Amino acid sequence: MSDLLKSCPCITRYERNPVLTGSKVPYASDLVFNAGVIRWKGQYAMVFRNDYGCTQPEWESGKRFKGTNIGIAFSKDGIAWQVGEKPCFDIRDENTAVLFDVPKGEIIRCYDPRLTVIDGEAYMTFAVDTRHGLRGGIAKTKDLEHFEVLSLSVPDNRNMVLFPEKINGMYLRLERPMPVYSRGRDRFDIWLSESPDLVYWGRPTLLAGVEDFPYANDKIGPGAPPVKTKKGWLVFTHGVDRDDTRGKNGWEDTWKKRYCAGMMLLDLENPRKVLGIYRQPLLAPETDYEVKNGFRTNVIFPTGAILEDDGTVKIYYGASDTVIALATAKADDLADLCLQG
Ligand code: BMA
Repeated sequence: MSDLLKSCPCITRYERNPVLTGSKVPYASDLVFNAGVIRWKGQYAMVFRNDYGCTQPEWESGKRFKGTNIGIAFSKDGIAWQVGEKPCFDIRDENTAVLFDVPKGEIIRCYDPRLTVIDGEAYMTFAVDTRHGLRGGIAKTKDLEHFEVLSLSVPDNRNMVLFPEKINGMYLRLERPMPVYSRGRDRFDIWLSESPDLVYWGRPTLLAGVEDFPYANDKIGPGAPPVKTKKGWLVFTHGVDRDDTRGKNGWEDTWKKRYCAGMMLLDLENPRKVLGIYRQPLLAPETDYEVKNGFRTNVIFPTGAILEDDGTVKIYYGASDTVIALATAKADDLADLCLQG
């Protein structure tokens, strides 16, 4: 696979990226990345993955992180962020009502949160590592402080985003199950399923396979919750290519993968219908904070998107699993690129 992937000329990185780093967090924090973002009560709200307890010299000498939790931040403009005094969510916390069927000690950590507002209420999806596999969680919150966990998927399925509205009375989610045994190696795709209540999920449809994204040969996954545009639901994705000749990259001696941001467009009324897939990366790792500096380099992991009134989309992404960065593009241009393929 070519090493010369370029970002789409239609997208602009914020010139003062990153917009959030661990140094801005008033509690233990080393890596801050993969953030869900919504508009909330006249501001922007962000939840982000926070890995703590291991500095760069320590991770380089083989030490591991003490833990992961989810932090919260607020902003007036979506660019300058003020981080809350304490993490907002750790699924292992005694005060978090975890579903009745999860035995004590089963859950290891949760991470990669995404936020969606549906009918004025906020929901968070997140990944959960457990002793029996990787699960996808959905929680509801009224205040972004207290979260009620509504459901956890069966393993392995940890990458989920919710549509911001019900369609034909059903909640919809994009998800990325991880079928290793049947496919011999990583070949992970994007599916859509529906639910009457965010607890029971069914009617899965395969939306796109990794083979539909020519720059990916390993896996694709939903990135940010779908954004409603005039031309369709704009879905930001990640796409991973693996090259076994790659060597030292970030902390690992052999990190063989590269994560790019991509996109596709779904029909507004029937999102099971794919209107178009942009066949090239929307964002490929290029800047120092994406390629050189970081815990795990060559990773662009989009997890949040906000459509502004002037038609600009703000796209938030984790860069090098270390910081949160922002890029912008016109929704119309992005939808057209998907339709052109
Ligand atoms: C994925 C998840 C993300 C991470 C990405 C790149 O599998 O673990 O949290 O950003 O890998 O390391």
